[in-house]
Formats: sequence, C-alpha cells, structure tokens
Amino acid sequence: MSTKTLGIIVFFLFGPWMGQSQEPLLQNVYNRPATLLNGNWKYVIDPYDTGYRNHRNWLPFDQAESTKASAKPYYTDKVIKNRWDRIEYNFNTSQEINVPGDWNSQFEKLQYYEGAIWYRTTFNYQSENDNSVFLYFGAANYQTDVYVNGEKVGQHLGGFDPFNFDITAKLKAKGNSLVVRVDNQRTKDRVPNYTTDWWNYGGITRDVKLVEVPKTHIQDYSIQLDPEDSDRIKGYVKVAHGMGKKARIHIPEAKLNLEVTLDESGWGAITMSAKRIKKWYPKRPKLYDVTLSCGGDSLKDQIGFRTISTQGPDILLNGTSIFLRGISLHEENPIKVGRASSLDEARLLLGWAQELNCNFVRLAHYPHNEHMPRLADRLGLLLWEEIPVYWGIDYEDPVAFAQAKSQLEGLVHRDKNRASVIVWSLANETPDVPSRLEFLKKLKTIALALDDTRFISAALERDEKSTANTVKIPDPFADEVDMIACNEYIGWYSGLPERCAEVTWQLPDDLPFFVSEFGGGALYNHHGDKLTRWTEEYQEYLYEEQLKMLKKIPTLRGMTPWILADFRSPRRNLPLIQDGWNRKGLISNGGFKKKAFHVLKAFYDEMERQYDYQIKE
Ligand code: GCB
Repeated sequence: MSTKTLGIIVFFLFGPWMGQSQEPLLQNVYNRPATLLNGNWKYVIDPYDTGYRNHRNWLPFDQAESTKASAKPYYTDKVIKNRWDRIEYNFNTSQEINVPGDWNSQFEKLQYYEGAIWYRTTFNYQSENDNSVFLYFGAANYQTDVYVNGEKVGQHLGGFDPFNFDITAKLKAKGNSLVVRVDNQRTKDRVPNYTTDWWNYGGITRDVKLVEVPKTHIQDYSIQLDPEDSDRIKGYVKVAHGMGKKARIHIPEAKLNLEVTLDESGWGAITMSAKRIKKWYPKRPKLYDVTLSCGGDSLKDQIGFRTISTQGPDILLNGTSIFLRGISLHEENPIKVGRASSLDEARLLLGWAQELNCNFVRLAHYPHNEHMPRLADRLGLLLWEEIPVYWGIDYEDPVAFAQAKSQLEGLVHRDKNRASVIVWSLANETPDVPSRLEFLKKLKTIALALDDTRFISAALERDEKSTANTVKIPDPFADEVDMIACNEYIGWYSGLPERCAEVTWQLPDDLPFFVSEFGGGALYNHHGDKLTRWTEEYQEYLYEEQLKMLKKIPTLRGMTPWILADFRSPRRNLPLIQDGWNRKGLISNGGFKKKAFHVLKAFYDEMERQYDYQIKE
C-alpha cells in the first residue's frame, strides 16, 4: 500500500478526533525567511482565569458571543481612554517577559507557578498582495489560545510540538495586537497528565514567527533514501493550491533535477536515483542542499541520506552493523536552569554527549526544539525522539488519545527529513493497563502512515515481579516494536549494584535489545564508599556493574543511560541531596562531570573500536 493510501485510511479511522483548530503545519519553517516576534512581551498572571472565563458560569469568553464586545476578556487588549473607564488589566503597564522562555525560570515569583499567563506583543506588518501570512509557534506549554486584534485565531493543545495559524485576514499594516494565553495546568486528559519526573515548565518556550508564503506554496515533503533500495531517493511533495502544477526538486551537488506534476490535491511522488549520493554516517555526516520550488515559492533544506534497518539482533546503518552509544537528556539547561531553547544550548547539550563519545542521543520524554535534530544532523549524532505518553496517562479517554496523536503528528511532520532521527518512541514506562495496548497500536499505525522508514519503539518496563534472577520484558507492546527497549534500573530501584551480577536476561534473540534507561543518583562532589547512596562512588560503582552485566547480553545493540545532566523535578525532595533535583545526571547542575561520566566514556571508547565501520560511498 502506498504511503498516501495508508494516510487516507488513517485519516478516516482517526480523523474525527483531530479536533484542533490550527492550519496544516508548514514544512521546514526553520529555513523559511520569517519575521521573528521573539523579544520582550507584556504579561499578566491569571491564576483564576479572570480574563478567560465568565466567573458565573465558568464558560470561556471566546465561546460566548455576547461577551465579545466587553472589556473583560484580556484578549480584547483594551486600553484605558477615559478617567472613568473600568478596565481591570492593562498590558501596556504590565511587566515584560522574554519570549521564547519558560516563565518559571524568569522570575522568582513564578518558580513554582502552574496555571494561566497572558502574553501580549504588538507589531506592524505589511504583506505582499495575495500572499498568506502564518503565525508559527515552535512550542508553548500546554494549552495555547491565540488572538490577533481581539479575534481568536485558534487553540493548540500539547506542550512540545509546533503549530501555526493562517492570520492573513486578521492582519493590519500597523499596530497589530497579538495576545496569547498559555495554560500549563496538569489535568487528567492531557499528555502527559498529573505526574512527571520533570518540572512542568510553562510558557511560550520556543520561537514565534510570522512566515509569509505565496498562496501556492510548498506545504510538506518527505525526501529520503528508499529503505527497500538504497540507490533510490523516494518521497513526495505537497503544494497548497498546487493542483495540476509542476514542482521541482533540485540537488545541485548530486546533479539531480526532478520535475513532478502534482495531482488534484497538489501532491506528487518523488523518485530519483541516489547513485551519486554519498551516504550520511555519524563519522561523516554529509548533508546535501535540496531546493524545492513550485510557482513563486522556493524552499531550501539540508538533507542527509542513509538507511536504517534491523537484521536479527543487528542494527544496520547503511547496511553496516552499529552499536548505539547513547545518553538520555531532557531539554533543560542545567547551568542556566530552565528550558533550553537556543542553538547555543543545543550545542552545550549535544557537545557534552560528544565528549562522552556518544553516537546516539535519546531526546526524552517529549519533542525537543528543532535546533536539536538540525544540529544532530550536522554533528553526526543519531536520535531517538519521543512523545510524552508517560506513566499514567488516561488510555481510556479519546481526548487524551487525540492529544497524543497530534503531538506525534507534529513531531513526525517536523523531523521526518532529518537523517539523525532513527527512532519514533511512542511511550515511556506505561503500565500494562486495559486500553493501553490498543492506544499504542493506533499510534504506531499513525506513525508508520506518516513515515515508514524509521524504527518504532517505546521505553518498556521489565518484569518487576520476578523473584528469581531472570529478567524478562513481559510487555505485549514488545511484539510491536523494531527494537526492544527497556528502562531497568537494576542496582538503584532494584537491589544494590551487586544485583547486576546476579541476574540473567531472557530476551528474544531475533531483535536488537536496547537499554533506554539505567542509572542512579549522586550529588556532585559528595563522596563516600561505594555502597553509600547519593555519593559519586555509588553511582560510579553502579555504572561499572551495569556495564559488566550488559556486555554479557548477546543481543544488546545500544543504550541511553539516565541521564546526561541533573534536572529539576518536583518529586525529588530529599534536603541537602536532591533539593528539587533529580540527581541521576552524569553532569551536575553546575556543569561538572561526576565520576560515572568517565566510566561510561571508557566503555563507549571500547564499543567504538568494536563496532568500527568502513564508509561505503
Ligand atoms: C524513569 C523515567 C524517568 C525518571 C527516571 C528516574 O524510569 O522514565 O523519567 O526520571 O526513571 O529517575 O526515576
């Protein structure tokens, strides 16, 4: 079945739940010329939703026609003109907040704030005749309501995925008011929901841009090596208002030039020879400039070409067996303390991973900002990307499913042309409760319909009940994945490090096995003997014992220990040791390396030698 046919089937199966009001997401906004709206915006803290809901019936003002003209909803951005006016907010005289940036790390009074905050900026904008102007958000956590010049343009649910709205009809040349309400309350139907082991940073955490495109513009495309035939590039291009038009795909360095006639929906298949293409490898992350054009629209990308597949327990990159020398990381800057959103912060985090001699990084537990996959493409780091289907989300609730689905779609849409990304992870440590398997299987179908060239996986749990020393992964979703991954924590949540020597793993012998998490907490510069918890010595010993155990597993093809750096977590309250931080980092919140960092690096140096490969052109 073609990708397109599968896509149509998925739409009809799951379409009714799509229910979010933003426009189709533009592809490769990263490289489009844009007007950045980042900077200092005005903000109002609104813990009681005073500017959003009618206090008598609790209905949002933007769902009740009669209240639209009043000054009460903050999105009307009213100003006090007469001395007798009664307007109980004023963006003009409010304080400023930086966009992008989480709110918790910007002001002490907001350090633990969860709830709603209103943002407002003003701008002038003159677009070319007949062009469309999209308002694009890299991400905002979690519910985002967007208003331009007092009118609602849409809502987005999901804290880490991009979204955009066509605001052409609402724009004025001068003095536009853009009001954004962001609400990061944790609720039962959200993904994630009540509990996470990371701080729930709120706010507009990534770039906000105005992107102007001709009416006929490149909306989406996928360009990759055909997994079935690595001498061929395959994919598609989709052009808005492109019916019957011609689109061109040009890769100058490989002298490839293709013209595609688009069908009635503006869609056209891409096939090109890849014989002259040099493949992308971690050791040689070759990227090609690719230009797509149609009518007056032209868009550049930098794309690497590689295949990824499995053969029995082996992971084959361009047909050669590799070992994934990885590390997990959160999108948090442990030195500045707050969400990491800039390219420099991506360099800091991925630079540390390179110092560890990693060739693989797990971007846990949600889609990270786009600098990460873009930079990973350039650095030659392979990636595991994930959606926040985490712990106890509500698998029975279609509303929760719709949010998991839209976050998955946003992630795959954004990163499907990145050579670095090889795994779509659909869940982390989700208990095997009723409805959960069906929930995950539906996500898998959706992921494959959008992109069937990468692995599907999930961080599963091992058998907790086993009193014997045999460890298994009894999860039924293990039958659905390309690579069996598991968070195991032997020596930390299960026994002491010695336990690693006692257990034997019982795993399928025809699939790669991957340890998505192990680790233990240590406070930097806190010393003691190797059985004293929270010392660097305990963590070091745990890594030594873990690595000895893991080396013995014949199907082990990689790991991403938990975690690169200490990170803020509201669940970690042990005074003088944790103080609100998860201490499993190999690097402290000040940026200092703990002893275990060097143990893992030495192991990775050894694995690099063992799995060294020749580059085939
Ligand atoms: C896990 C979770 C991760 C936690 C970690 C821990 O299994 O996947 O989000 O932070 O354990 O430190 O307990």
